[in-house]
Amino acid sequence: DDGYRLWLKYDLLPDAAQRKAYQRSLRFIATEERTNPTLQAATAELQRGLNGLLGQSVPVVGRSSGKKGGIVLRVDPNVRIDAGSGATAAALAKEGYRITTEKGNLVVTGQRDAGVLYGAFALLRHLQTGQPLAGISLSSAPKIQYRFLNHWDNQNGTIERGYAGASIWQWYELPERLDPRYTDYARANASIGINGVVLNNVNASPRYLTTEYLGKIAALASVMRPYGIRVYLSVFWAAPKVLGGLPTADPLDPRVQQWWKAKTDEIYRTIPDFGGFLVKANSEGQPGPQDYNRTHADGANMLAAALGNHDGLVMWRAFVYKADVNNDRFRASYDEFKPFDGQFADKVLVQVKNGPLDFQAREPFHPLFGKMPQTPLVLEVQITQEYLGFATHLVYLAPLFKECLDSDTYAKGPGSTVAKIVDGSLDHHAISAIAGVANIGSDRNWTGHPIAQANWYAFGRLAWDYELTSEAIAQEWTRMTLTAEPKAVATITDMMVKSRDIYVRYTTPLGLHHIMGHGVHFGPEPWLPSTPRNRWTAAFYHSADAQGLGFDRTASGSNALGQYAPQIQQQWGNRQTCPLDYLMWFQHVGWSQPLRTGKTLWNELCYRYYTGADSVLWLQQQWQQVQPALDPTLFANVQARLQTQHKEALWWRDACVLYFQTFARQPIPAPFTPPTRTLDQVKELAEVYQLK
Ligand code: BDP
Repeated sequence: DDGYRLWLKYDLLPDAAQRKAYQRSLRFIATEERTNPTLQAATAELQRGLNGLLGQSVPVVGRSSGKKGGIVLRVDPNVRIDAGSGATAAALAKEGYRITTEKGNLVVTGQRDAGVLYGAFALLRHLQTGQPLAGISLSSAPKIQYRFLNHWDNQNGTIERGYAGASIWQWYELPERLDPRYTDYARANASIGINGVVLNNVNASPRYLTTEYLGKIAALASVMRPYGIRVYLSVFWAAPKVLGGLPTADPLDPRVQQWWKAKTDEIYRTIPDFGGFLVKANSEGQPGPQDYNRTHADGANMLAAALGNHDGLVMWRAFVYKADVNNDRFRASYDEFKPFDGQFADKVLVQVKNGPLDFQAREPFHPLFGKMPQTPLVLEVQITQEYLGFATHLVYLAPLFKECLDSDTYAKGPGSTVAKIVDGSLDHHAISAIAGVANIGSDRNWTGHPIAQANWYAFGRLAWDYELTSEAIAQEWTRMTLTAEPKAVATITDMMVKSRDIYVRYTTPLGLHHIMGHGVHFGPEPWLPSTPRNRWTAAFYHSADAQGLGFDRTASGSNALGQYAPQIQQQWGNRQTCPLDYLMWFQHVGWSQPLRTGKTLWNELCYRYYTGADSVLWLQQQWQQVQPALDPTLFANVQARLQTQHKEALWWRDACVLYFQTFARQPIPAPFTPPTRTLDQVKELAEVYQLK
């Protein structure tokens, strides 16, 4: 198994009795709308799936006309689909589906064709996970309206922070050649409900807006369209200068406005269902409206005006910070964006990372959630494992995504979770969106690490329904992708669910952050004293000194904590009540101070580094146990990566305990044995990995 088929494997179901039972209900597929491309996609998927799972080919007929024992696909604008009562309910219901039994047939209904397609995938999932068909009655609608993958793919084929090969977009072959992989990509996304893809990196090349490239993008859009997926572009702010020959990109300059209007009209002539723009402006060297003394709101609203009556959106990223100021970078995005709440035009959403800093292995939720009630906020999470071990560490990310979604902001009292802000329900927004930075590339198995496929899968499933549990999603994915053997499913699910905490323990326990290798973001480099961007140093973020460890973000420090609701300030601002997982994010704690665990800070830190690294051995043992239930190639692939992971976990452990020991001046506590290498030797390893 080379992993190419992802969770859409459709291998023959091993249980013959179950196959027989399914076969009785799945003898044909009836659809009256055989020319509808989306229903054609649904039909083809069902045929492919049933063929594989049941080992029989299933014919397609026009009408069921009295026949029983088949599947009926039906678009019915009046079918009742419960999508809550919020301002987006009607839009969400349009993507929902119902699966019921009527007159001896399984009927898959949606108000729109996309709903039927999602229903078809849900039915296949039902079979893949071995659930009974008798009396089936399923109804589901997404909780969030726009569910995006953000590709950080560059036009030359590289991917920013991609660890699974090159970009899957073959720009030089487009528009003439459509790689069949595009269709498989669209199938995979549709199967988990993703309905929008931003094709290119937020550090955008202006080239995508050329007429030549729009033709290529239109070709990709034509592959995505039947699967309910719209394409979007990241735009380079200074495009009117670079492409349009204008002397300025000032959003208030009429020539600039006219250029964007004309360009947007051209885009919609070429791609009638184009989704809109994602913008990274005045961030990490990218140009933006501030270059002309204009604001983020000026810029975003100008693009919204250019969209005019076209059905499109502007996603304006809040990921900004000034490298040259001496402020705590944690604060930057909130300080810059909060004042603009209420000033953004209707079609504008502000896209906010899950945490205030930058996709660390564990971050508190971003303080903008709950503090911009008049602006729909897109939650941006990272599926690609930039700070989570690239493609050599097994880290299942659903617990990370959920931790953010489930966080209580207290914006309107207890229960004001990030999820309720993102889905628009708390502040009654008519629009809602979530984005995941994609982890896929041209590797045959799409994601490099075979288990990283589960992160793509989990993102989509949670974007559809954030109430699903991490366990349920892991179980479902494992059954569809790896094995149906119950004990193996349980073992793998357990490994997955614990994996993120394990990773945090041996890299950044107790709320440590930003101590990874500079630039590449790989391996440990806590000793990094300074870089050209002076507030990017590990030493700044961990603030280790002879007294203790951790960044004081309470009122006595940077007071970033003041950006949160009073309830949170109270809890996290107090050393006794601050969750240990966030401790070093907010408190500078003495090395010998006892923590709630009963251990001193130094001992607890060592305990976490050592047990974290040891847990990778546990992962290896668990994986060994499931070998008989797995495909040998796939087994060996993960087994080898777990070996690398252990090596790298020890690297992290030794680097961090040896380095922090130079401040704490205390021995490695029993029963742990001190590292056999010196700090200098570990630092050399960093050189080998070209961390400098
Ligand atoms: C950081 C990445 C950088 C991205 C940036 C972003 O290191 O490559 O361009 O985020 O989100 O995490 O814009």
